[in-house]
Amino acid sequence: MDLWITEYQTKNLSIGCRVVRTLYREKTPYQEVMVVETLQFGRMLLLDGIIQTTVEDEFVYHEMITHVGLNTLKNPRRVLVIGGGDGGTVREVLKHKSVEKVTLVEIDDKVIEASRQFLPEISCGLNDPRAEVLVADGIKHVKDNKNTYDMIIVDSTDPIGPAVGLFGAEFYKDVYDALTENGLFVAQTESPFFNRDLIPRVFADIKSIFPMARLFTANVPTYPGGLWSFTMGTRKYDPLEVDIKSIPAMNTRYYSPEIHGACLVLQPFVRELVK
Ligand code: AG3
Repeated sequence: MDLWITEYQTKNLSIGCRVVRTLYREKTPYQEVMVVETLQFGRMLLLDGIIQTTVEDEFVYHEMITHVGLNTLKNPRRVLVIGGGDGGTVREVLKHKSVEKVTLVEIDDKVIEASRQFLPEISCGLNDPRAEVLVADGIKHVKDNKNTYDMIIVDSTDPIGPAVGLFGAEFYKDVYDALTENGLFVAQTESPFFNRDLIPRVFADIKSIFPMARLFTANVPTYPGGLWSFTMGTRKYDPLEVDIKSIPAMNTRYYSPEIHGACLVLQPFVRELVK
């Protein structure tokens, strides 16, 4: 048998992975949730046929969406993760000893269920006593919780379907208000190759709401183009001003103190997008 799964990353580009078996497949009110076993990347979570994460390369995205922000803050205590039902971001947040509580707000309980069942190495943090798991709408949650979180992480799907609202200026205003005085937020903001309209628009929106916006990148082989972007809006601290010598050693495989500095140095074609 020759089974393959294909994601159409753009109208004219696809990624294909050989599949050994399907472990989970369920239509929910929001999307189709699927976990398959691939030969190249191990187990893979897909939502509506779009690759969210794989056991082999998840560390890049989850470390980078978490540690650049948390190591920019001084003693962050409360963290909110919106989306991210696979738990990978929560697992990384929990590596920070100062964090007392991390709240995950995922809209689709089946993403959590599938990940708990079939992606234990990613979802393990969800069982930690410091983790709170809510099945709810993240947009509403930030509206209802003012001045609460030191860091907010928007670990969303692509800006289509249920996630559209998570890329809008209205939402970023509510995120600003849900943060504590010196807080910051980081969102995944897609591919600098293929999302050349989205990245400048989001960056400009965040810059108009926060005193400071920063973009950084990382290499995720299963995402379109392989190079991925993250955007930070910060109320006080600048990730570029962090003394990297003061970053504690952290059991990470992509992020390091040197990468903290390096990831914020933008390739000229990416810098063009946000100048
Ligand atoms: N969030 C999905 C990032 C977007 C991937 N896009 C794509 N493959 N077309 C990842 C969730 C991991 N916690």
